[in-house]
Amino acid sequence: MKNNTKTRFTSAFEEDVYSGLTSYPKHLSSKYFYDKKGDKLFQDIMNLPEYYLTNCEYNILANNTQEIADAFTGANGFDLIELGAGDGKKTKLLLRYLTDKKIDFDYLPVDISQNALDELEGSLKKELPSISVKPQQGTYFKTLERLSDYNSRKKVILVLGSNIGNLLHKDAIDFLKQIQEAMSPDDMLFMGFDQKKNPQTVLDAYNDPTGVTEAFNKNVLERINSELNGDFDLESFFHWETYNPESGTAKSFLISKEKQTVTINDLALTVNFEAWESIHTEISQKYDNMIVEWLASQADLKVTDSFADEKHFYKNYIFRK
Ligand code: AVJ
Repeated sequence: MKNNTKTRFTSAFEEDVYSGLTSYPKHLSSKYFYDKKGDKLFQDIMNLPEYYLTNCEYNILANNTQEIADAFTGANGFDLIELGAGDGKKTKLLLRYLTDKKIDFDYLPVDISQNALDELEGSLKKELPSISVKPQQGTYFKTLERLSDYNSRKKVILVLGSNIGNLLHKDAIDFLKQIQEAMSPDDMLFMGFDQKKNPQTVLDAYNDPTGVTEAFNKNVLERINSELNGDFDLESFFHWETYNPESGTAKSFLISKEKQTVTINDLALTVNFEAWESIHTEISQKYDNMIVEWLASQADLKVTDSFADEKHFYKNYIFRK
C-alpha cells in the first residue's frame, strides 16, 4: 500500500495517530494511554512512592474535610459533579463526611468509561449505601452542557488529580471557560493543581525505576499495535522525561533506539524513525498561585480559597464566578 493516501478515518484515535506520526516532530496524545490496561497502570502509578500527587491531595482532603465540605454545602443541598471520577478513593473522604452529617446532596460522577462508573457505583453501594449516586457517562463538555440546566440548586464541580496538567495553558483556559459557562452565580469549582517544586522531585515522579511510567507511556504504542494493526517493537523505544523549571512543564517522550520503520496497517501508513528520534506523548504542567490566578482570570473565574499540603507540593483551589 502507498503511504499517506488515507484520508478517511473511522475514529478520532485513527485520525490523531495518523496526524501525530506524520508530523515533525512526532507526537501522540496522552489521552490514548487509558484503556483497561492503561487504567490499571495509572492505578499502579498512584501507588508509586515517587508519585507524590495522590498522597498530597488525599492529605489535603483528609486534613480539611470539614472546611471543604462546609464550603460545598448549599441552602437546599447541592449536586456534587465530579469530572474524571476514577476510583473515588479521595472523593470518598468527602462523601463519607457529608453522609455522616446527613447533608442533602447527589453525587454525579462523570466519566467517559462506563466500566469505571460501574465499578465506582458498585463500591459506593457497599461502602456508603445511603448516597444518591447518579453516574453520567460521556465527555466532560457534553455532560457539563447537559447538567448546566439540570437543577436549580447549587452545583459543586470537582476536578481532582491535577488532571488539568495534561492541557497546554490555552486548552486549560478553554476547559475552565466551559466549566464557567455551566456555572450559576452560587456554584463553585474545586480543582487540584500540582505545584512547582524541586525539579528533581518532579522528574522522579515521572521516571520511576520500576518502569511503570514507561509501560504507561508505551501503552499508546500497544494500542496502535492491537487496535490499528501496527507493528511497533516496544523494546526499541524507551521513555524519556524532561522538566523545565521555568515554564513548570514536565514532558514525556518515547525515543527510538535505532533507525527503524513501523507499519500501521489500518492507516495504510509506514512511519520512519531516525535513531534517537522522539515521539512527544504527554505534558504534566506544574503551577504556582500566579499561573492559577491568571488561568482563572482568563476564564472569568475568581480564586476564593485554597488548601495545601504540609510541603506545599500540591494545592486545591476553590473558584467562583
Ligand atoms: C492523571 C494527568 C494527573 O500527569 O500526573 C502520571 C498522568 N502520567 N504519570 C499526571 C500521569 C504519568 C497524570 N494525570
